[in-house]
Amino acid sequence: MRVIYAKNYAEHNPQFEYYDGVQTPYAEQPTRITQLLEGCRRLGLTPEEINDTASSEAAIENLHGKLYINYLKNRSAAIPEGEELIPSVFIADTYSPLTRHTYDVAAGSAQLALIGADYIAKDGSDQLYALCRPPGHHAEHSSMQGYCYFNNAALAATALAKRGRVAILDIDYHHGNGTQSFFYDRSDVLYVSLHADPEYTYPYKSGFANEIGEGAGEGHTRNFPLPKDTTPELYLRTLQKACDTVTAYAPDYLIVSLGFDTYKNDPIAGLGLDESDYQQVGRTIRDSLNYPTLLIQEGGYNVEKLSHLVENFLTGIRQ
Ligand code: OKP
Ligand code: ZN
Repeated sequence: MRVIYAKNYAEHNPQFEYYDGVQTPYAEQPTRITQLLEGCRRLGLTPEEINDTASSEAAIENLHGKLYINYLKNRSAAIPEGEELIPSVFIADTYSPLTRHTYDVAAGSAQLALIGADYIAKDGSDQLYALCRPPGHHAEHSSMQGYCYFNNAALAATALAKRGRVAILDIDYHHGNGTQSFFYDRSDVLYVSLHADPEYTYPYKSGFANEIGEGAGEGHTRNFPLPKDTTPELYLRTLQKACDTVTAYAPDYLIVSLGFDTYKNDPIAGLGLDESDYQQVGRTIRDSLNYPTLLIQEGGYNVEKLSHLVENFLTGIRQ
């Protein structure tokens, strides 16, 4: 398995987010990647550093709105070093602050997803893990939200869809409203998500079981909302169902939107999974879905545990 990360990942470093006006520490911290890298290295993997924030621009322009991209780029660059702001426009909540380097770091994160898509499309390549930060699955066509600016998984899926059928399996704790929105009316990209029920958690507006796609995309979106009291048994049984949905679609490529915020002691989320359960999560995916696979990092905020969570997951999914 190839592992890649961006040289500039730590340069987007907001301090705060706002929950109904109350300031709280920003959960999506650079140390998340530091810890994930450590977990990979403990497994004997050698993460490759990528220093490229410009090559993703054309693909980003092809997916996101021009006015949104320009705003993000110009507004970021105008912020003094060390300061941050919650923009008033092109934003859907108060969880996506801008800093001077936000655009560059988000573009670098997107580039990892694109390198990953390119790699798994090649004959004989197996799995690539893109240590994306910031995450992407909440970002929509013209809005940032939920720590996300550009939709990394959707960028990779768009690239891969030119060469074959693509399935996205999203196992972050939160529903990937952005990713779903890009492919809702398309049949060439399947979006399957397993997440905490939006009835009681973020992003509230989407991820319900009755959202199955529309027009040509009908039947090509599947949502598996889970209750608050989810046990590892229920989680793994539902994951198997989600995997069976992917198998029935018979994709050429698999993208996994990978979140570790399902860990029971995640500071902002948590869905009952213990450290050791991640090996079974990985194993279930590997045993059911033997396709060229791109792992894209989304959430997961327990920085003390992340290195162990990733180690267990990769042990399970590795070929
Ligand atoms: C991003 B990803 C907590 C409110 C929720 C935003 C969550 C964004 C999650 N008080 N904060 O899907 O992990
Ligand atoms: Zn999440």
